[in-house]
Amino acid sequence: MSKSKYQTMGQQFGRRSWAEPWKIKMVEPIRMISKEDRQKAAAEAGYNTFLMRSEDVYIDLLTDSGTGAMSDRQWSGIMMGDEAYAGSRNFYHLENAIQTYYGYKFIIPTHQGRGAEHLISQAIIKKGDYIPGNMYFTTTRLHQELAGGTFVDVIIDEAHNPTAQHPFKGNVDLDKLQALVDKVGAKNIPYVSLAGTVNMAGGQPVSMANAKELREFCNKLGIRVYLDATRMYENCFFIQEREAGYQDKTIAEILLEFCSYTDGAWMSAKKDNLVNIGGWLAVNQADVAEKARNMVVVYEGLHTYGGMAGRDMEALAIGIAEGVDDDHIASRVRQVRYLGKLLLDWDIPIMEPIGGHAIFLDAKRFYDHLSQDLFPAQTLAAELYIDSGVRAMERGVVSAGRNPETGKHRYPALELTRLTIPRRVYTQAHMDVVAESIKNIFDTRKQTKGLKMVYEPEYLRFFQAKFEQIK
Ligand code: PM9
Repeated sequence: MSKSKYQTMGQQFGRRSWAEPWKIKMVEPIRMISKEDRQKAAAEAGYNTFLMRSEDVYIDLLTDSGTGAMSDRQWSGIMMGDEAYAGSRNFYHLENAIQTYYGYKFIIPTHQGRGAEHLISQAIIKKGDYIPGNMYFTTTRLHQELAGGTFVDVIIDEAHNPTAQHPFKGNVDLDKLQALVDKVGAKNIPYVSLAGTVNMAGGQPVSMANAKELREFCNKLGIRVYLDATRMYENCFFIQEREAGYQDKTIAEILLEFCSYTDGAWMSAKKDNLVNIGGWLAVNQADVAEKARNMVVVYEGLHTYGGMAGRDMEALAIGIAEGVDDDHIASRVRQVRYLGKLLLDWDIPIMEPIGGHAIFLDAKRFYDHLSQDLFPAQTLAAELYIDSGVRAMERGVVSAGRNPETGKHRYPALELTRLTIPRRVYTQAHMDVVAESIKNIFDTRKQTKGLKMVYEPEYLRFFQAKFEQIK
């Protein structure tokens, strides 16, 4: 494994571009349906992009979760599945890969990330506990709440400001954490929920210095630190790029150091680890591992498969090693930046600095005539689909849900529409088409009147809520 060659290429011709470290071996045809059919599909889906059929979508930027392309090596791994119920050799390959690259001791496989969130939350949160974290994530917070805990946001203020240019907007504010400790006592804080490449903050990283300081702070109080490692590879890229002392280290070296400041991690392997399904929990404490292993057999499957087929564990073990490669990460983040820069050149408001996995359109500034009660980010996702068949996702007031105590909408400072780039799937030409469609709806934005929610499910409402257009 070596550092990305792009960073060391000379500039002798005045311009040196980067390119993906792969070539395409198999293609999946896609098509754009007519505008009339897109309008019909959007209305039938209640203007919720989660309720659309993938067949009706042209370029799918709903999520980077499980939507990446596996490599020829991973597909070969699929053929090497050992489908024994217990003790599959693929589990040991997976265990070895996580121990090698992330450095944790005990590994429990799960069907995907929220399976691992469930296990860790039930294993260590007791009713009445507080869980501080660097911004909420939908499924993570829900599992913390279902286990009896209350999530408290302790991310730095800059994270809530879409134009603040801080290089590590994912950092934990230790003063906010201290204030929580003073208020509720360290014994009621089982762990800090630390996420790399903070999803809801626009894919913003945490610095190594912040992780180290957090560890020292928590050591003094006997509080543990668990990591949402879902997009840690991208976080490590930003550390390599921006933090003094890390320019000559590989992503793999940075990852091991970062994880060493934490007590364990949960993982949605559908992102960084380059598989279509899978997840894992990894911890350093034998007692937590034992509790999680006890529960995994109830909710997921035996502790040597946790809801995954042997073949999926093999593809995952290979994906862990492929995903941490410096050239892969560099090209991934640069593709996201390519799209972001096109939009910035047209003065289209996006969350800045450009993050690791997605471009987040700032719907509050985009539709500055719409209040949050008219769901501007949801509206923007619907308008984009109608314009060009590009599918995005709401990350604003709908995703934030209701406060369980008051029953009122939570109004997050960030009202964003996420254009999430799947790994190794789309080309620069696809990014051009996406940018031009956004420019088109930006130019006609004042005609847009927003949405009204007409159906709201109890949990994680953004997945299944339905809306009607305000005429
Ligand atoms: N993230 C995403 O699209 C999948 C659907 S939720 C909208 O961003 C983090 C940081 C995630 C994440 C999923 C999970 C849950 C945990 N942490 O989807 O259960 O981004 O594998 O992982 C999604 P699973």
